[in-house]
Amino acid sequence: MRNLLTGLLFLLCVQSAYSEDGYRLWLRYDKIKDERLLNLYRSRIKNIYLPGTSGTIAVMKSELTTALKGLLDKEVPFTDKITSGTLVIKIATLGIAVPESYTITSGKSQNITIGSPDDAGLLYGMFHLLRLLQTHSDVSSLNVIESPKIKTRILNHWDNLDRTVERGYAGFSIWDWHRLPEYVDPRYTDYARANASIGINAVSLTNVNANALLITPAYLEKVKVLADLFRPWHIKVFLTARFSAPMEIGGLKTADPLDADVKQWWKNKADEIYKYVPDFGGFLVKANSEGQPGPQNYNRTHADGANMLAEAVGPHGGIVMWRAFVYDSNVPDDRAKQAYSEFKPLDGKFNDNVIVQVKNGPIDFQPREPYHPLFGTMKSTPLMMELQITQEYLGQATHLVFLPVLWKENIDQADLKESNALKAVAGVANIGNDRNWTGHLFGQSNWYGYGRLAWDYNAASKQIADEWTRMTFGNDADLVQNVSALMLSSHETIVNYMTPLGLHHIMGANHHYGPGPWVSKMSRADWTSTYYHKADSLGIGFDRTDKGSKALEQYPNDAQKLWDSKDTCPEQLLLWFHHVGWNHKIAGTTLWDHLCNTYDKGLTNVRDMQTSWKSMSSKVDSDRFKHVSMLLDRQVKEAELWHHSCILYFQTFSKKPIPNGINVGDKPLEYYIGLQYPYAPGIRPRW
Ligand code: BDP
Repeated sequence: MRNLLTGLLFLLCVQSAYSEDGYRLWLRYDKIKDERLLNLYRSRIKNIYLPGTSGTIAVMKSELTTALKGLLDKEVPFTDKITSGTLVIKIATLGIAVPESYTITSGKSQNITIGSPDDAGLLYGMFHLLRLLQTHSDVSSLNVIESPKIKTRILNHWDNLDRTVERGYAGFSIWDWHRLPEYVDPRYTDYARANASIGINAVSLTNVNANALLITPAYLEKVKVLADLFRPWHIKVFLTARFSAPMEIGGLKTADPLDADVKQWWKNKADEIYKYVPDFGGFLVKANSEGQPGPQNYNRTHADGANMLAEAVGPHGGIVMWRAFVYDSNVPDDRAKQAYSEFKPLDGKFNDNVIVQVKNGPIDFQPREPYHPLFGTMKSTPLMMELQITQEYLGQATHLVFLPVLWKENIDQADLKESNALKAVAGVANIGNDRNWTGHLFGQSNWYGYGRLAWDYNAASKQIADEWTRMTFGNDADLVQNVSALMLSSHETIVNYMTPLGLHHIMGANHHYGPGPWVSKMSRADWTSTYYHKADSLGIGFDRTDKGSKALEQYPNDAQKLWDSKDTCPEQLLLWFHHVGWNHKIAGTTLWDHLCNTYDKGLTNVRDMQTSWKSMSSKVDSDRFKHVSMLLDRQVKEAELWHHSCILYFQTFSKKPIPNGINVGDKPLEYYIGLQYPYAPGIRPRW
């Protein structure tokens, strides 16, 4: 008896230890507690009419069964007869002929009807309806019409074949390459479900710093298993191509894109890949960037390289995503200008099935950057924006920051909506094999938010934050309001305590974790912090006007006009574009005081985030509550590090007193300079 009781107790403990570990993401499907709503939904979804036999219909059936069993706490049967209260999901001709679009309607007839011209739209319509139930929405008079604004919505994993993840902070890669193709981790299906639920329809599996082995038969067999598994969820696989692959795995003497043998090699390779994966999406390429091989090794252009690969995949309907993340420390020009200088002259020279992939800002995924000047200038070249979901420069998996706010800022600035500029969109994944997928539970909101924005970049950050909170933590009004408010303010807060007023790239060397404004000696000047903040006895900031690096010239006239003068440039970008004197008048005080005050505001606000979360203790299960609490405690400590060390460091240039009321602790600057993180995760192994 005693043993039995101990056993039961043990089981209970085990269960509670694993019960709320975040694995279920936003697809939790817990029973709806509100009786009125529950009855309403049950009366509207008595059974399901879902004809068809495709793989997508099959996975939809399984998703609906699980979801409705959970949410409605009842088995909802499939039927081949539509009656009152049937959920009808069927192919239909809609007013809009856009692939993947769908409508959801309901009214007096007691039926909810999801219609789409294709299975993909039905899948997305289904997830939309499930979201409405999860967020306790009224479903009695629905008139939803949805179509994606961007055709290809891809996740870029930076995962290596040895399972390390470049800039990954959530454990190792979810791709268990060694045990594939036989061992198929059930997690792959949950990954696909999560992506499909937010409209992500493509993934590139591996690091842009590519390994040629990926496209050898041994790995293509493994890739095939993943592609087969993802297909019903309407997700295409892309692969990263190492430009020197013809030499490394093909035995050729060159990888020159104009060489006939090289061209033929890639054609054969593409044909081979399509045998494994008939709907292979195409290649993603990082070339002549940070030491990666590329066409310039042979005095050819990026267009020559991209077009050669485009010709190989073109006959199969594939595309090439060619990255514009290029800069060279041997080029004396401002790093912020280099991608534009190199790619702008190539406008119009790329084949139709090439999309140039451009980061959202001109440097590198900073907490705040102006938009990348290539958007709006490459009028004859399809472009796609690359966003970083993994928080390389934003506190990694330790800090809570809701990134859609950042992404929308650049999307809106660039006014991409009417241009050629958004043929596709890429998000660098923050996913790893941690039980909760993203390391920090709130990292899930960035994966979610990326998908939702990729589908509709007009969606408001608040709507996305509300939805995610409801689906992740529940529908309590107070909770939704508080958590969503905390998320929406988190970006400005992190900018303020890390890189206020347009400062950038002042993180620790290599790992990019924690403050490092003093970093001044590295193998390349354009990796140091002093290159970017340019603090001296006169002031601080990077002059990019015509008196400085002239980077501003790369922007359209109206942006130039706004940003060119210290008086009209919004303070958020002031030190990005200007070297500003310490005594410059701003916000009713001097630049020095305002810089200190802004750091201080960031610190105050992160403490507010901590307090706000603590006030939610009774509304969130203890496991997840504690997880976030502990990380917020750490975030506050690190915000203090940023605040104290940056103020002390910049004071060595301004030589001015720290404004009254600002506490920078009792440690000298040397203490902060001495802090090291030799084993910070996600570091690039080959620097
Ligand atoms: C930088 C990362 C580096 C990546 C590179 C890229 O530090 O690890 O390889 O971007 O985007 O942000 O290629």
